[in-house]
Amino acid sequence: MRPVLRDNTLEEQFQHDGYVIVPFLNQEEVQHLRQQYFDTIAQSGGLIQSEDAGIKDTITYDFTFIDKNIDYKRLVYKVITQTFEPHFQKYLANYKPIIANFIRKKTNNGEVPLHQNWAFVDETKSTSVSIWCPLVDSNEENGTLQVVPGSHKRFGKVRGPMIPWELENIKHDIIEKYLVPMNVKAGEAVILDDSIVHYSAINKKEELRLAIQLILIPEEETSIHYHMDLAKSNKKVEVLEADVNFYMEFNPWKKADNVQTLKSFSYRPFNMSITEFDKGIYGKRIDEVNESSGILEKIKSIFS
Ligand SMILES: O=C(O)CCC(=O)C(=O)O
Ligand SMILES: [Fe+2]
Repeated sequence: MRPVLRDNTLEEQFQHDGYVIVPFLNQEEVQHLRQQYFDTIAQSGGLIQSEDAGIKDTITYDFTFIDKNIDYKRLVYKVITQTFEPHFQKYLANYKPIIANFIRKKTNNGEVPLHQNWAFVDETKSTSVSIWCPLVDSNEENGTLQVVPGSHKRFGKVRGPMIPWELENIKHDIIEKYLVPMNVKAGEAVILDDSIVHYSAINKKEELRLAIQLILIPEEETSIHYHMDLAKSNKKVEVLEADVNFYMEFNPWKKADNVQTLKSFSYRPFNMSITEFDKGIYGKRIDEVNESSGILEKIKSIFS
């Protein structure tokens, strides 16, 4: 399996639980990024609303990726990647950034529904990660990130904004029983496998809860985006070629024009039961099959 982290102990912990907590930014950098957030926010174009997206659920979260001003998104990407670069280079085994977000939670606001991040690579072969770094101390009171340890690489193999999610019907049970809140100081970071099941509640504090998410993929990978055109079929997934620019100009609820479809495959969405979910945690991983077929390939090559 391609390694994610340079340090062996951290790598082991990451592969086991699906995340690690590490010291990341120093206090000057935390201050700098907070300042940059407030200095540039006037350039935000406002967020895509559910009416614009044509969806019925209200969008409760505030992430840069749904900002309407592409120039503002580009600026945020530049500001975040510049400060993050030396730190992610130190921890990650040759990764490159693909999306950068400020995540803002005002008082009594900002719930991020239970989800797994989209797939950005073929996860049976490699791993994409998010570096989640709060710019204020974060805990349950202000709506910190909460994860289901051991849920990575097990569920939702085909994920994208338009693809029905197999855990949708059991999300309330998962929120009640399986989450572990990340208690992290400003500048510490959670490095998480994008396939881990996670959630965050509203901010019950006066102070703004500001955090950053930087999504990264292995340097040698081309990023992919799974798209389903529900108007046409709910059984066919298109694999679109994606890059930093794709996500800049991208509206999650619309199919981007001018992008290349690499291939398509049939996929039948389904609903998982809570019993199956419970059994799956720390269970067989989606990349395990691959490893054994890899061995088979090797044996075959010896005898051919
Ligand atoms: O900031 C939050 O509360 C949620 C973050 C999240 O979903 C992510 O970084 O993938
Ligand atoms: Fe997320």
